[in-house]
Amino acid sequence: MSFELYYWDGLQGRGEFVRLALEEAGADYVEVARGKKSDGLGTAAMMALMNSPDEPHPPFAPPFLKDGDLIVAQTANILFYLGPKLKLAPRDEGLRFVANGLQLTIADVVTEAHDTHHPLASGLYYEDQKAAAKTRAHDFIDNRIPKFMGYFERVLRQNPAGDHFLVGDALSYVDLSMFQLIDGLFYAFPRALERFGEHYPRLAALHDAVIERPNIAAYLESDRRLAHNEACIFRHYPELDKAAS
Ligand SMILES: N[C@@H](CCC(=O)N[C@@H](CS)C(=O)NCC(=O)O)C(=O)O
Repeated sequence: MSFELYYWDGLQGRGEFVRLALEEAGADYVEVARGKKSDGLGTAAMMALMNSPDEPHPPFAPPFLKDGDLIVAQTANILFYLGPKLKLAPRDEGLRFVANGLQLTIADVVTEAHDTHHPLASGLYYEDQKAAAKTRAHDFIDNRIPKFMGYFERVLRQNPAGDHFLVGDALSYVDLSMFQLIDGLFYAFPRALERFGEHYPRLAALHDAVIERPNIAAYLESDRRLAHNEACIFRHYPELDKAAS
């Protein structure tokens, strides 16, 4: 049976972290919100499931995954669930928790990237919080990106199994998510990331290695991979970008 991936249509968003794992593994999955109403799919079907009074464990927000009757919510939790099934998690049980810790740290950066354009309230338009967004984005560029990326670079350097993967001796979903995080940051803040490869050579090499994986390369070329846009987490507003100080 196919996995069902539920995420808003029209943007990569947090769904993309799950999508990359499914694509790398060549898994059979259905994008529910992107499907046709006549097939019982679409955004309305996703909302109906979220709001169903009969659902024993309703999810709060997309992304969520349905595997048979089971609904798994929260990006990092979905990947923790899928990782072993897709052979994209460390074999060692302890390292699976290390992978989850790294994934949750990636989720922290994702939330902070979102907060650069929505620093005051998610419910307000960007245009209503532009001044605060500029302050928040510049702090993100000067302080938070270096702190997080310096940490992830050190994780790669200190991996006892070698610096090609963030955890263990083989590709895991965490490496795919790191690709997506770096890709999103490059889109949103191209000036800030101008010297990314100089400062974080191992992360840059990991990013480039993921792009070259055959299934990922095919996915990135396909129409399933939507372009970054300003409805998403990683938004490019030139006025928020600057060279890192
Ligand atoms: N911590 C959750 C966050 C989920 C989330 O914020 N989803 C967004 C789309 S990316 C959403 O639809 N949020 C609705 C809301 O917060 O009201 C995760 O990592 O999956």
